[in-house]
Amino acid sequence: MYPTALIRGVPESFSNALVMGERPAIDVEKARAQHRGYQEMLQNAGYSLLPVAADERYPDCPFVEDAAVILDSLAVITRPGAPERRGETEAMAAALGTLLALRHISDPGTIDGGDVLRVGSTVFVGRSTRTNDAAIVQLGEFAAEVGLNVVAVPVSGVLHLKSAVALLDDETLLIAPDCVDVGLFANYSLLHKAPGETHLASVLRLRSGTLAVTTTAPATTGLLRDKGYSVVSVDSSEFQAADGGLTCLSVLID
Ligand code: CIR
Repeated sequence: MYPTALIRGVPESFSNALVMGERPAIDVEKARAQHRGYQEMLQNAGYSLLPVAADERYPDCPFVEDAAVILDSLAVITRPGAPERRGETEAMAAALGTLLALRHISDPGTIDGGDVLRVGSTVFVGRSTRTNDAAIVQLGEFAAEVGLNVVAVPVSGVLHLKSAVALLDDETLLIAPDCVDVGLFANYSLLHKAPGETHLASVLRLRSGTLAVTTTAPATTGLLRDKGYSVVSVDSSEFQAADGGLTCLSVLID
């Protein structure tokens, strides 16, 4: 069964997904084709898929990362920052409860998994428009149960921490320095996203060490290849149109 990648189908209502700026046209059939490509990429990297059915009531439900955070043996079911997304967690808890012990973020906490970046035994948590201090404290208590510690990171200019910082390997992060205080990541080697690609470059590290990178970030892709990383390019334009990156379409359980 392991490693497992939980993914969730794309509903017809995905064209009404939440967006930060002006609403772009979203082509749902194209999104579904891109999602199939994403699933194949995960399978090629050795993951078994754990599919959760799409739910028309929740246009953003394919962005599964926001609804659950894996902390070793625990699956923390979030309380998403956008009220429209809160109902996404029920089906996620049902699926993850078959594999892991569940914990739940509760009111007044709000947190999106896109704000949670695990690096070794440290769990960086973005304080963003979606994630508040109450949830960061609750997550810290769950993290302590499994020997991890939480570090809060104020985030600006992007939706989530993981829109600004990505894990490349155990010691190296890709970072958008305008969006977070780089001093909080002083223990790591930092590579800067290519200028102009802050909102375009999204990186998902696969268990093989290969990095999946959005096709919309050619300069960052070149930079990563120059540094010796193996990179697979992924077209996720329809998900990017809804402010989603590559990490947000799966919950990976190793
Ligand atoms: C939202 O606004 O919640 C979605 N349209 C995008 C969520 C992207 N999630 C992520 O990057 N973890």
